[in-house]
Amino acid sequence: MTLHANNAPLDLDMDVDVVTWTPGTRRFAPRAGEHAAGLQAAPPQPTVSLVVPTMNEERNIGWLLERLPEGLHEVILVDGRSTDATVEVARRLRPDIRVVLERRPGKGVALRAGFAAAEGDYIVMIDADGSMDPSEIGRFVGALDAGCDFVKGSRFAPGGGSTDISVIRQLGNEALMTAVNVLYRTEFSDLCYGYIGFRRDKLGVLRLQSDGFEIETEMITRAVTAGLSIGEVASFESERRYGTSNLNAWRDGRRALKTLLHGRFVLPQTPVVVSGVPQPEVAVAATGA
Ligand SMILES: Nc1nc2c(ncn2[C@@H]2O[C@H](COP(=O)(O)OP(=O)(O)OP(=O)(O)O)[C@@H](O)[C@H]2O)c(=O)[nH]1
Ligand SMILES: [Mg+2]
Repeated sequence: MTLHANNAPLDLDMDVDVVTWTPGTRRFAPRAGEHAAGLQAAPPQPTVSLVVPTMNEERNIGWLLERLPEGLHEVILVDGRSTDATVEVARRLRPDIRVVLERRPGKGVALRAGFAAAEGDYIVMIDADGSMDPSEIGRFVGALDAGCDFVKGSRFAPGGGSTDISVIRQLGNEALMTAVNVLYRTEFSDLCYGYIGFRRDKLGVLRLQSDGFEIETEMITRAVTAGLSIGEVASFESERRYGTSNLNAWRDGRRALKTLLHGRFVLPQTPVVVSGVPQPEVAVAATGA
C-alpha cells in the first residue's frame, strides 16, 4: 500500500517499522517487496477510511484536511454537535468528505458512528485538533499491510513524543497503562492515545460500547482479549492548535479504569476466534487470562 504525503510517496513496504506487542516486545520490519514476490499480478490494494470526530474544530480542521495523504478511499467527518462552522469548512476544503451526523455527546459515540459508516478495508481514526500528524497515517497502513490487525500509535515508543501531555495526564496514562499491562499481560508503551488503525473486518470482535474518551482503552483491551495481532507505531503528539480540550483527566481517567477492569473481570475472557483468517508470523494471540 502506498500513500503520498505532501506529494512525496511513502513506500510503506520499505519504511514501516513496527513495534509489535508480543510477550517480550520486539521490533518487526517486513521484508521489502514481499507483497510482490512470486505473484503473477499485484494483489488488490486495501482501501483506507479515515474517521475524524469533530466538535467545534472550525479553526483546526483545515490544517488536518490540507495535510492528508493522497490515496485515501474516504474521509469521514463525524459531527452533529458543533455550534461553529466545522462542517462547512470541511466541506469547502474537501468536497468529497462524508459527513456523519451524530448528535449524541461523546468521542466514543462519534467514533462508533464513523466506524459503522466506513467502507474501507482499513479504518484509521485521527483527532481533528491538529495534535496528530496526518503524515503518520502511512505508518498505520504499513503496519496493517505487514499483517497487524490493530495498530496503536505510541508517544512513548522510540521515535515518538509529545509536547501536549501534562504531568497529571502522563501520570494517569502511566497508571492506566500499567494496569492494562499487568491485567492483560501486555507490554504496551502507551494507552490513552487515540491515533489507531485497524482492519474493518475486526470491528465486530471489538464489540465497542463506550461513549466517551474511554473508547480508546476499550478498543485496545478488546483487541487484546479478541486475540488480535496488535502493533505499536511511534507517533508524535502536538498541542491542539486552537480551542480547548474536551477531556477531563479525572472524570475520563476513572471511566477508562472502569472500562479496563470491566473488560478484564466482567466480560467473557474467551478470545474470539475469527475462522479462516491466517495469522501472520508476528501474531501472538492474547490470552487475556
Ligand atoms: N463528534 C464529536 N467529536 C468529539 C466529541 N468530543 C470530542 N470530540 C473530538 O474528538 C477529538 C479529541 O478531543 P479533544 O478535545 O482534542 O481531546 P484530547 O485530544 O484528549 O484533549 P487535548 O489533548 O487537550 O486536545 C477532537 O477531534 C474533538 O473535536 C463529541 O462529543 N462529538
Ligand atoms: Mg486533542
